[in-house]
Amino acid sequence: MTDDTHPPEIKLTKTKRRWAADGKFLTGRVARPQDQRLPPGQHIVKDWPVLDLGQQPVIRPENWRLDITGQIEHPLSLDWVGFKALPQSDRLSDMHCVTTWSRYDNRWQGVATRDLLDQVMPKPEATHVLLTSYDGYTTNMPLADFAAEDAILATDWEGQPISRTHGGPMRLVVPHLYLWKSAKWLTRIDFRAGDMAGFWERNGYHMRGDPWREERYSGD
Ligand SMILES: Nc1nc2c(c(=O)[nH]1)N[C@H]1C(S)=C(S)[C@@H](COP(=O)(O)O)O[C@H]1N2
Ligand SMILES: [Mo]
Repeated sequence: MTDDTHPPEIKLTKTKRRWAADGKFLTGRVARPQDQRLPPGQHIVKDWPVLDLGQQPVIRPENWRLDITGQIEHPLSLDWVGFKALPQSDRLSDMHCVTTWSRYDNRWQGVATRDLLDQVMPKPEATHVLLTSYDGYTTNMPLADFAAEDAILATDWEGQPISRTHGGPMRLVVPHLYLWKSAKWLTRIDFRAGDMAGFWERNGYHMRGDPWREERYSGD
C-alpha cells in the first residue's frame, strides 16, 4: 500500500486538479427535478471507463481484509470468508463521474452498507466516514450518504466478480454521489466524529459531491 499522503502524481491528477481550479464543466444549474435522471453537465456512455490514480493493486482473497474502525459499538476486521458470510444484496444503479460521463443501469451484488451498519452499530458521535483503499486512495462522506438505500460494498457487477481495474475484489458504490466517492479496492471504513478530506477533496473537489447540485469542486 502506498502512503496515502503522497499518492502518485500522474498526468490525470494534475489535469483534474487544474479543472477544479478553473471550475471546468460547471453549467450553473443546481436544481434537481424529481424526474431528472441525468445530472446537469453529464452525458451518457455505454462503455465503462477506468479512472484511478494509476496503481491497480493485486489482492488475493486470502490476503484481503476490511477493517471497520472508529466511532462504532462493534469494530470489525473481516477476511474474505467473513465478508461473504454477511447478508448479500442486489442493487441496480447509475454511475456519474465528475469528468462528465454517466453510465446507466449497473447491476451490483455485495453487502448493502445498511447491513454492515447493523453489524457495527455507529455511535451517536459518528457523523462521517473516511474510506481508505489498497492503492492509498482516500475519500470521505457524511454517514447519511454512506447509509443510503442504494449504497453497496460490491463484489460483483452484471453477475461477474468485479475486475481488478474496476476495483475488485470489493469496491464501494454510492450511486447518488459523484463516482470518485465510490472507493475501489476498499480496505478500511473509519467512522469519525467530524468530516475529514480524502484525496480528491484535498485537491479541489467537493466534500459532499451531489451530481444534481453539481457539487464538483470545493466552493461550488
Ligand atoms: N481506490 C481508488 N478508488 C477510486 C479511485 C482511485 O483512484 N482509487 N478513483 C475514483 C474515481 S475519480 C472514479 S471516477 C471512479 C472510477 O471507477 P471506475 O474506474 O470503475 O470507472 O473510482 C473512484 N474510486
Ligand atoms: Mo473520477
